[in-house]
Amino acid sequence: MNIIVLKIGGSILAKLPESFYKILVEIKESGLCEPIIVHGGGPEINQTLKRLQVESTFIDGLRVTTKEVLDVAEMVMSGSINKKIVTDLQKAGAAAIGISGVDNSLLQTEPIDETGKMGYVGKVINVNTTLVRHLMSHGAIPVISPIGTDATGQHYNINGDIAAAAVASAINGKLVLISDTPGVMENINNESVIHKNLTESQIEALIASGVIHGGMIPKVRSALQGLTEGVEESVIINGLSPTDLKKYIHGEEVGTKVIK
Ligand code: X2W
Repeated sequence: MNIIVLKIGGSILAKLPESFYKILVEIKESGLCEPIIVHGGGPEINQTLKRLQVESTFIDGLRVTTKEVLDVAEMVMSGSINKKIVTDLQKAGAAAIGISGVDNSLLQTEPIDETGKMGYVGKVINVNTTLVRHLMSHGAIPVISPIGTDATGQHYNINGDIAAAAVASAINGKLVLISDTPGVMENINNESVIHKNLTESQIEALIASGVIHGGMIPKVRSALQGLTEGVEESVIINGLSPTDLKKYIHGEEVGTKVIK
């Protein structure tokens, strides 16, 4: 079976049209592929931290996670965001089941940084795919929140793109990063053009020149990382134009494909 792991970040989540979920359910029901969703929630965590007047800082795009920040990240992502996606999928007619990386030790985690400067930020050292496979075999779409656990039961905050790449690798699926742009864009001769294929060296050059910036950096890096770890294919596509997802599943060239 053709498994696709869709990463939906917090900033695109609020903008996704209802038709996105409808198309996803249609694709699943057609038997063309089995979707798994891994989500983020950065902007929503920011809002809740602000409300609670808890400071948080980022190093290289990752949130330094104190015990207090971890509690908020887990509450927001494994709670409200996870259940919102489950509800939206159910409204579109799917059986969706929300879990976090803690459930059944799905995302087995270690601190990403041994010096302790990142706090409870995790890297995925192993993925237990048993539960996810079980849910799919019962016709459900698994919706995964990127909180992981270590052998002692300590929980960790994991970047959503990193978690999605780890799940896609473990399950030998395709990694589909949902973006709010048609792919990696560049302005050439006053015209916005899309990079249909990008290799690692092209990506590094585009990051160095500032063409790839902000939230697109972790996306392209995770797409590359996934490819080195067993992901069949990594692609960045536009969630605001849900027919792009349909076209991609039908083998058409859409978005930006990241190649080795
Ligand atoms: C992220 C998890 C959420 C995430 C955070 O705390 O913001 C780390 O940085 P997006 O919406 O996909 O950016 N975790 C360690 O990745 O959300």
